[in-house]
Amino acid sequence: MNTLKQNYQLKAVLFDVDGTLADTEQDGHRPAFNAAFKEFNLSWHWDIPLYGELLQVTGGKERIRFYIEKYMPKELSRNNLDEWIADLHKTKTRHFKKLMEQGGIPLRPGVKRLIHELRDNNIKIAIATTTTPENVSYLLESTLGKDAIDLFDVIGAGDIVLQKKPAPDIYFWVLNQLNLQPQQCIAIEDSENGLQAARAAGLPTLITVNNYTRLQNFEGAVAVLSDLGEPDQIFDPVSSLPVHLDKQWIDTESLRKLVDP
Ligand code: XBP
Ligand code: MG
Repeated sequence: MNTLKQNYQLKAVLFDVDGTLADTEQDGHRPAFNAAFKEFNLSWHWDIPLYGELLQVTGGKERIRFYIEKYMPKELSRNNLDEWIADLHKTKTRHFKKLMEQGGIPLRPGVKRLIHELRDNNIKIAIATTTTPENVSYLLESTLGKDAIDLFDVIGAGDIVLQKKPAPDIYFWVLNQLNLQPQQCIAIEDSENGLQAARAAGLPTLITVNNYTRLQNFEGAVAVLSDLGEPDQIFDPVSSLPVHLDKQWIDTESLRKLVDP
């Protein structure tokens, strides 16, 4: 029996933001939440290990609610809790902006190189993230310059969809905007929640781990790497690679191979 194999050409790369483009969680979002708590005269403090636990819930507003439910249940009786959380979260976004403007959080290895290379090769690039849309601009502007947002063909972020990762909604939304099939694309993610979201949308998914996500379950990923790598700073495979890649940094060619071995 003949097995018909459909060949898919790589047409777009969908990037997650937090933890993938930059290590924003520990030294960006976490201190921004803590600064907002202080401004609201709350004695809450999210230290590094606690924040790791809270990261199981994506979305800042959702994360605050999860924290209240688990650790501060008395707060559940606050009047207009949803509005109060939204205000607290707006304050957090303001602090995140300030931190990004100070420029303390660089892009991860290989990110800038790959973005420019994909554009040069006419491969579309998109963002699919849970974070607030303004945060994407703050990070991109502080790392890639004022007009960096224009490098991206589609930006899917925050509350634009009803359900955040691990639900696939944001990936479906971005695929729809790109007018592409998932098999023509690859997602780049850093977390198990992100992998689940991308896989549920049918996307081949490459994982670059970070300190918060290294030990998570990445079954179903096309590859799991330390980072995207650079010619002078090669990646470490976290698990064995499914295909032979000629170089130990991710470029257009290696993404093509991972999508269609
Ligand atoms: C990112 C998130 C976000 C950020 C905070 O997840 O979960 O909630 O931590 O952003 P992913 P906001 O990388 O999987 O998209 O506070 O703006 O929601
Ligand atoms: Mg992420």
